[in-house]
Amino acid sequence: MKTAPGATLHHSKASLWSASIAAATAAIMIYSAPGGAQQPLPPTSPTTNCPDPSPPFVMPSEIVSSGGILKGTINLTDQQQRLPKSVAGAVTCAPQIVRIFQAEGAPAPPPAPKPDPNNLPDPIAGPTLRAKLGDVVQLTFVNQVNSNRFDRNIDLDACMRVGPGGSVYPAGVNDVYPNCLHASSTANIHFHGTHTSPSTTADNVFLQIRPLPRNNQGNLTVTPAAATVALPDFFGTCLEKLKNPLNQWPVTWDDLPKPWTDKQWEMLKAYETRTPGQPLWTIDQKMYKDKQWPIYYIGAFPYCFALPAYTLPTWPPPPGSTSPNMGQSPGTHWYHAHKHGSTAINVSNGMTGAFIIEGKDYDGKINEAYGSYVLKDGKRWNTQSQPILVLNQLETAPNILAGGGPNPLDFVVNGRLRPKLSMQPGEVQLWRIINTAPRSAAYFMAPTGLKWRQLAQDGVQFADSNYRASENVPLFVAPGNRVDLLVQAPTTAGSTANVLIQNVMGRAGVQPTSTANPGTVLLSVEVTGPPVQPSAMPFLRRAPQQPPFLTDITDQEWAKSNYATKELTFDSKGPGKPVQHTINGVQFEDKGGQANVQVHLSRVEEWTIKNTTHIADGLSSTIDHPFHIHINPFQITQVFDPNENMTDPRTGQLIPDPQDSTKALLRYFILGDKTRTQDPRQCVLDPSNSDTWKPCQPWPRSNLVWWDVFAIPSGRLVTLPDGKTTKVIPGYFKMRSRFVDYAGNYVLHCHILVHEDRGMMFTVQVTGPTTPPSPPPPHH
Ligand SMILES: [Cu+2]
Repeated sequence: MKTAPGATLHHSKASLWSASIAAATAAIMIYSAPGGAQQPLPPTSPTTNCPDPSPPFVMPSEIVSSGGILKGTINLTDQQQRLPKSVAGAVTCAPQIVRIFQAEGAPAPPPAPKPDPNNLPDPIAGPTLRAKLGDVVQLTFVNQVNSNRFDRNIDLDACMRVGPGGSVYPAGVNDVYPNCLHASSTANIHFHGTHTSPSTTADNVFLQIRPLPRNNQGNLTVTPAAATVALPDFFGTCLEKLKNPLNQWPVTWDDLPKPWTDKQWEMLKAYETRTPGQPLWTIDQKMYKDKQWPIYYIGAFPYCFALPAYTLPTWPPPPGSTSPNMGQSPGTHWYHAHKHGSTAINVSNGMTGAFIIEGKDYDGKINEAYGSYVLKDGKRWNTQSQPILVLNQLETAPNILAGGGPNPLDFVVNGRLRPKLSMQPGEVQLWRIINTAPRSAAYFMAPTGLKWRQLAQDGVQFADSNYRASENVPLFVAPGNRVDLLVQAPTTAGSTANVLIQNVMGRAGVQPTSTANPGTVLLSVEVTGPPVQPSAMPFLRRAPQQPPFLTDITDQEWAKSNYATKELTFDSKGPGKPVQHTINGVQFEDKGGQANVQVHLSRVEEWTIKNTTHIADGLSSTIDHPFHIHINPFQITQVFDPNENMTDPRTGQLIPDPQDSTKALLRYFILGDKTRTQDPRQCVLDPSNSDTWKPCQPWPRSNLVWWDVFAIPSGRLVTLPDGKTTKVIPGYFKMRSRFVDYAGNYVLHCHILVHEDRGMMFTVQVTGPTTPPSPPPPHH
């Protein structure tokens, strides 16, 4: 297969990629899963040895933009891998078949030391996408998964089942389509953190792309070339149309090249004829006639969209300006599979990768400050060679029942368990940390043997004051969150520092650091080699200037939208309940064709996002559901966590509870609680007076941090002084967002992805002055 023209592929750590594993694919052993879920191999299957306990840190391959275009092909394929699995410290490795994203033309990654006897490849994160502000993205997505290697379930009315004709997977849940695990070989790509169009060929997560068809022998009956016919023409036109990045193009299916749409119609029709109960062609035909963008595709899809650059020196743009009202934030973003029903299983398999969007006022300024330092390979320090850490919890069967229970899966970094990274004495590295895991948050404990400072959150730059206050402060990185971290090594060689995390479902699960709770090693840093030249690198004196469109959303600005507000309440119940995961009491698509949330373009709104989930009825721990909304970042204006662990305001470290040092002292004492005495540092919550259910300390009013995922503090079940009546005090946060530039339909959801797949998702409809509302695309 040929590489798409203009694609640039390289490897930042090429020297590590010494051994070829081209033979690996030949050694793949085929097995077919039983009719139910993707499962680990049966006990009689070949076993394998694990990699060395501390393998070298590796980086994924990269697709790099050139001449203003990020061009490449991402193949969704399947591979048998040596999958490391660590549950509560016990590491096992077994051959597992997983679905993965691969850049076409990228060389295979190197095997970890102590290779598999059958040359099975080790997991690696999906290819890094590296673009610049103002670029147009042109990615061809080709789905060539062999679905016979996984569960056989498909798109419509088909929850994954345990055994042929058995109960819904996993046993004991009462899930109903479409809010159940299903369609694991159907996929799409969500570009998480992009500020772009949510429609047509852009960040459109309503798309459902089935694999290319295969015959009974498992061979493709339509080639990728046939399924991508005429797409170069389309990308050429798209580039022209998106010269103004506010254009939303293509608009209708007729904007796509006819040879390609004809091929899609042909494949969809053949699929419908072949597969009873799956009228994908009929549904697409109706959508096309209704002037909606069809949602079903076979084999391939062309992603084409703009990454708008904000080019004015001040904000807002003057009236009549053609500038975007808001730009794409330069920074650390990412992408992942986002087909409702298979998001968790696909992300668990490893279908995630980094999306680095560079800007001259961010990357350029960092390079200005550090570009004169020379590293041991003789090269000058550069942002493009800095470590990208794609965290994930790799798994072949999502654990949907354990809730917040014990024994979470350990995190891998770019596919490896506990890799070892090297730093030179006196070196500062820029770590781009991305928690792409489907389930757990990683709480980064304060560093020892290293120092750090945070430059950005969720790909959005920090104001300088926040950067300065972040030295060695622990980090709570929920699923979906990103952190740009400057990490400084000591000035002498010979030490190894462990980066320690706690693997938790929410803030309340974090425990104070102690000998009884030393944390889990995420990766280690070996300080080795000659000192960095010409001298030890200091931290940046100040953070690069934030883009003007990230100015605080003031009360005055909000007032122009008549102080518009919304309220959403996320709730989870234990297994066995009729419905487990809801927003405002309903599940995704419960309102049929209506959007759950409606917003007008150019408005500023303040939303209160609540969480009533609490320990009771089969839920063994609190859960901070990570709230995520597509397209626009938001500013947090207030957080209330009724389970809040008290931290030292200077260090951010937890204060142990004087009555039980394995736990943190809680900020809130419940009035009338006879089981303990109030600590003078605690605030009081009155369970019978909801006016006290709010933070007892003021929240900052300026330089507020922008996020695109924020974990909603869990609720707390309390008992009234009568000793009998209970109440749930919800956790919540308030956020403000500017809804600008792009009308259309998109989603908000929980980033614990089994919750999303099982219903914890809402549609958001944004309408503009010139765009009449069109209903959100149906899931079926
Ligand atoms: Cu959730």
